[in-house]
Amino acid sequence: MSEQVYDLAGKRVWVAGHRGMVGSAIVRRLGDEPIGELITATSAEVDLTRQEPTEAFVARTRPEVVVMAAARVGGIEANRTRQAEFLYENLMIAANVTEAAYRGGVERLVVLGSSCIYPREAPQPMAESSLLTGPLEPTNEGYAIAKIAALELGKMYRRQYGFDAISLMPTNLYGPGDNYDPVSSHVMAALIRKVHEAKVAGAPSVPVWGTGTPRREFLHVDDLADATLLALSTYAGEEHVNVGVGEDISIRELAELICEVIGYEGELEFDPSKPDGMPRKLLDVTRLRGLGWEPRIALRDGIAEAYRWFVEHETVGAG
Ligand code: GFB
Repeated sequence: MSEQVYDLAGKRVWVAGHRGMVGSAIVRRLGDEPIGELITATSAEVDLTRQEPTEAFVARTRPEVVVMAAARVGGIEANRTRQAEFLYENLMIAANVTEAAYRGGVERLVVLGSSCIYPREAPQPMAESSLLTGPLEPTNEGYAIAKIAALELGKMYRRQYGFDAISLMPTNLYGPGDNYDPVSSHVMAALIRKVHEAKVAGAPSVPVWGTGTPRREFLHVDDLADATLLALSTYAGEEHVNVGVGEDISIRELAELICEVIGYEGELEFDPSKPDGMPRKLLDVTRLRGLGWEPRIALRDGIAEAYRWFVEHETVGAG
């Protein structure tokens, strides 16, 4: 385990984006820590795409630590069709939160990005050093450029001002609080919903976008929260850190696993008219392992838990 570089005890911690899947996992994990105060604000209370309200909020609440989990996110179809929105909103959030944190005397900023920042044809597994070495995946270029800018902002604020910002790049995430909208969701939530609905309807098959051949790595959001808090207390480098589980699965295998967990025995019906996106985006997690971190939630267990959450929160008659 790496030595401690920062102690959260007694600190005022702002989780920007606390209601999202990632933000709420960070809030859950912070519940185990002796922090001084948890600071949160909904997007209705503070519009992080606007500089003045963001700076006024930081000046008023005086956080000592900021976790930037606020973002406009979505799966491949949302990213492909809303590139301007994803680029603009995520760029503004990153710039406003980073500048407000620096001006507000924040001691530690954690920037959360995404594995889509790497080139479409990056050698696999993708090392942090492959950033900006080739063209991006067209379906999520807007979001990727915004997340690259967020990462570079943190690095340059550290270089020029000595501002203690670190950046973490998680792989595809899933878990409680995920977005289950059929169009804007990521693949894990989308397939859980579609397989559940096929089972309930007694449908002979379930539609799966693309060819089923792309491969994806899946990290449970509670594992991400755990890795984030470890990095908060033990990592202070200017280079970003990949956060993943170190193994991937094809979309076909994922769909088969979800069918097994949910107990659906129909067929998978692939739709190649839908985009496949990146052929593969497995992260090289050597740097993360060097911090002494290991994921704890196995994929099958995580899917079973995510399905229970979906049934409880997203289905007819749900709580
Ligand atoms: O999670 P996802 O939407 O985004 O996964 P990416 C897309 C992969 O799953 C593609 C297949 O190969 C899709 O063809 N897929 C199959 C489906 N069925 C479905 C479905 O019903 N819905 C969805 N959404 N996909 C995202 C980026 O890329 O990764 C984001 O767009 C972010 O910006 C996220 O970086 C982590 O993994 O392709």
